[in-house]
Amino acid sequence: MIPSLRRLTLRELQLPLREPFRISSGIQRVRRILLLELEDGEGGSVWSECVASEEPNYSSETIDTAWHAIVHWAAPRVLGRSFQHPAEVFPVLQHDFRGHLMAKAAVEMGIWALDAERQGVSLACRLGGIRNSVEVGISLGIQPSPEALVERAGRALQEGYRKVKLKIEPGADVAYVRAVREALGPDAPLMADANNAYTLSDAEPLIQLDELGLMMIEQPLAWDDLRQHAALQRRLRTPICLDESITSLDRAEEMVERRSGGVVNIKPGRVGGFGPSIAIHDFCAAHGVPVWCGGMLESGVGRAYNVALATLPNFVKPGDISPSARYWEQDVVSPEWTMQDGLIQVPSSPGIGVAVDRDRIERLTVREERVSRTP
Ligand code: OSB
Ligand code: MG
Repeated sequence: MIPSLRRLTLRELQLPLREPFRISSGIQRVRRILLLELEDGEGGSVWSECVASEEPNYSSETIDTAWHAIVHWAAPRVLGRSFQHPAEVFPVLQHDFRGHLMAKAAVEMGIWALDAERQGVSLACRLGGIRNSVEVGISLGIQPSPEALVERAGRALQEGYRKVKLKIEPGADVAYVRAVREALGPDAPLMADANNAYTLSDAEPLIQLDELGLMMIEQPLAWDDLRQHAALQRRLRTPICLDESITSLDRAEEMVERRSGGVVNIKPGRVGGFGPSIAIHDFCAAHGVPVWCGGMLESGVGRAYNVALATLPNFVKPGDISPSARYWEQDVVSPEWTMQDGLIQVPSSPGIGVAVDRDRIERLTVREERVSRTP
C-alpha cells in the first residue's frame, strides 16, 4: 500500500535558457517551470515537474491551465487516497476528467517516484528499466541560416551526441538539412522535427528530405492527425515519427492500424504519465515499433523522470534528454545531469536519484500554492 498524499505544493520558477529555442510553432527564451512537491503523511516527499509550456502551441495545455487543473481537479482526487500500485493513479485521474494530461502526469509520476522511494529502489528500477545508461540526442532549434545550423550540429556531434534533431519549417528545411548532411557526412545520425508546420498539399520539401538519409521525420503534419500522416508515409521511405499526435494508447494503436508512421516519441507528460507511457511502450514493442523519449526543455527534475523511462527495453533510439548544461547556466538539481560519451548514467539511488536545491528553488520561485488534504 502506498501511503496517502497529505499535501501538494506547486511552485513556478523562471529559468532563462542559455540559447533561445525556436521551433515552427513558437520561440522560448525563458522557461516557466512548474514543480510539484508531493508529501505523504509518513515523512515521504518527492519532487515532480509539469512540462506544460507557456503558450498552447504544442498542446492545448499551458502552465497556467495545468496549475488550475492540478489545484482544482487532480490534487483533490489523490490527496488522502491510498493506492496499492502507482498504475492505479492514472485511471482515477481520467474518470470523468477529460484532457489536462500534462497536469495529470505531474501528479501521477510523482506518485510512482514516492513509491520507488518508499521501496528503496530507483525510479528506473520501479518502472522495470533494464539499462544503467541512456543514449543522448540533442534537439536544435531553427537557426538563422544553414551555416549557423551546420556549425551547431557539427559541434553537437563533436560533443558526443548520438542523434541530432534539426527543427524545420517551410523556408528553413531542405537547404538547411542538406547543408548539414553535406558537412557532416552520410553516417551522421540526423533527423528533422517540423512540429506540424506542413500540410499534405505543401509536402514537396518533405519529399525532398526523403533523399537525405534521415533517421526519421517527426510530426510533419497537424498535431492531432493520423489519417494524413498515413497518406504522407505512403510517399516516403523515411519513417515518420509521431509526437504531438500520440496522446494515448488508443492513438498509438490507431497509428499502427493506419500505418501513419513507424516510430513514436514518448513524452510522459503528453500522454498523462508513466502508466500510459508504459502501455504505449509495451504496445509498440509488441508491434515492432521503436520508441524514444522526447523532451520538453525540462529542468533537472523532469529530466530524472525521462531518464528513468528511457531505461525500458523498447527505448532503442537516443532520447531528447540532453545534459543540464545544454539548457541552463545552473540547474535546480544536484548533481546536475551530465553526458559522457553520448550517455547519461542512470542514478541507482532510491527515488528520482537527484537532490533538489531547496534554497535555490525558494529564490527562483515566483508563485507558490499548497493544496492539503481536507480532513
Ligand atoms: O517537438 O519535441 C518537440 C521542446 C518543446 C516543445 C516540443 C518539442 C521540444 C523539443 C525539445 O524538441 C527537446 C528537449 O527537451 O531537448
Ligand atoms: Mg517533436
